Amino acid sequence: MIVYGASMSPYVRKVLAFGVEKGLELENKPVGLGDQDPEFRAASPFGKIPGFRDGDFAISDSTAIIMYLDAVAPEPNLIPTEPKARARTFWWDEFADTILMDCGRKMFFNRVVSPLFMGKPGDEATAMKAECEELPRLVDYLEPNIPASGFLVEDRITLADLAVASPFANITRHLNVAIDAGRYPRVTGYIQGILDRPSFKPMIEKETRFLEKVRAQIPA
Ligand SMILES: N[C@@H](CCC(=O)N[C@@H](CS)C(=O)NCC(=O)O)C(=O)O
Repeated sequence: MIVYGASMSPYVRKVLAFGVEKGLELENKPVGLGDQDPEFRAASPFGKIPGFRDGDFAISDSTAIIMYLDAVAPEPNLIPTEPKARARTFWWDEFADTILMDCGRKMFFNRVVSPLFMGKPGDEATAMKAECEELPRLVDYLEPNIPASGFLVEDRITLADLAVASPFANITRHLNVAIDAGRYPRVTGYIQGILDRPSFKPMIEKETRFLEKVRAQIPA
């Protein structure tokens, strides 16, 4: 099974982490944005990452891919079956994919993607507004909603945690945006706990090394 797309994308990272937690062998082809590789374009007709292929079956969208993987390999269970827990899991997945990503994208695009990969200065005012106005509202929402167990649903690792933690790798690790541990002890402990899992840690370390290399090549 092939996952197309660089893991620097929180959506790609979520799918790859889901695969590791499931014990699945997923091959990653780290195509970049706008890649014209015909196999990738057949899997992702609008060119968004991740795309996915399993033999002659191809699909895109991180949650659609995860639905497929979950049906192919139901155990270990990462998507609760109890109705309320199941609905909450998809709420968190949606929160991460849309609300959190909407904020994270403004920072990551303008501070990393545009200047480092497109050769154009980013819009720092937009990034700063997202960091100072949007992000605090999201972290305020998260803090009281993180259970003492350190997992969002059913006190165990689920898709909810993989989805919500993934964009924070870009925000807190690749952009070095600090979240105040005094004010947000649950959020900071939660992010660290999930991102330090074997399903995320080696991937994020590799991304960090890659970004360091790219940054070193850009004149100050
Ligand atoms: N809903 C999609 C979103 C995928 C997405 O927007 N990926 C971004 C990268 S983080 C992308 O491909 N952007 C390029 C574009 O929109 O053309 C998913 O969950 O996979």
